Amino acid sequence: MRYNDLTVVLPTLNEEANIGSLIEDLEDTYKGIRILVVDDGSTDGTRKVVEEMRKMYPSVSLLDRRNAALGRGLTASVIDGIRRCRTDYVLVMDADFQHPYKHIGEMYRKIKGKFDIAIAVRRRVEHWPMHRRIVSKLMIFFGYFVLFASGKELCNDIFSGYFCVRKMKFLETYGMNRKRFVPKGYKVLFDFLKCTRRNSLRIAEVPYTFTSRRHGTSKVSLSQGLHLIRSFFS
Ligand SMILES: Nc1nc2c(ncn2[C@@H]2O[C@H](COP(=O)(O)OP(=O)(O)OP(=O)(O)O)[C@@H](O)[C@H]2O)c(=O)[nH]1
Ligand SMILES: [Mg+2]
Repeated sequence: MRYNDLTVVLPTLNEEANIGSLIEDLEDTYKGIRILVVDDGSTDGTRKVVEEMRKMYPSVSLLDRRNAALGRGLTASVIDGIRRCRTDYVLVMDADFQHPYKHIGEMYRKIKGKFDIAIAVRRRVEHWPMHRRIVSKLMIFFGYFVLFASGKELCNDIFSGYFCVRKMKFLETYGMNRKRFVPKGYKVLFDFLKCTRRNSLRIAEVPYTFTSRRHGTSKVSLSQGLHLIRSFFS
């Protein structure tokens, strides 16, 4: 199978130790796939590693967002990445190996079938401390309530950062609801769902286990929690 009409968008912030091996793994596993790394001003060697990989793999590109109009942020990076893609299908995933790439084939097959979006849903989360599990459950509860009460689309992992979507579907929804997306937030899927009427999307779900990042450190901080709360009300 070839993956010529699929771009993997990889947002990065200081992922020097992960990004090279992830690109190699994706290129080895999914023939014809395109990869777009969207970097937000990493201060380590992330962009340098990507430039090296580009010499080996011409299907890899780098979007350097140091002067981006939307400003820094994970959601802003994903939006800019999807806008930049030239393929019909886009897959968004983290660059730290927490989203196992072995599920891409299944997500791609679903989206090529009758679905608008294939969402990887966390069935199990490994190595999270208790306080993070509690905060996450609370946020999921409120997020789910917001979507349910306003008649918006629902799925089994409303905060997933691992999904494959028809590019036009995403961009149309974003285009009509720009102000409702929180650029500095971490939950672009949630922003997308809250702009989508219930039962208007054909959603496929692919279960997976969320593991620890392979190298480097998490960028999650209190401010992402605040952005998420903003996202509930925007
Ligand atoms: N472009 C861009 N990428 C970011 C930003 N913040 C985080 N990332 C990337 O987004 C992905 C997810 O970030 P993480 O810090 O791993 O957050 P997380 O996976 O939700 O949290 P952990 O479970 O603690 O790892 C990684 O590939 C990061 O490098 C940002 O502001 N801009
Ligand atoms: Mg992570």
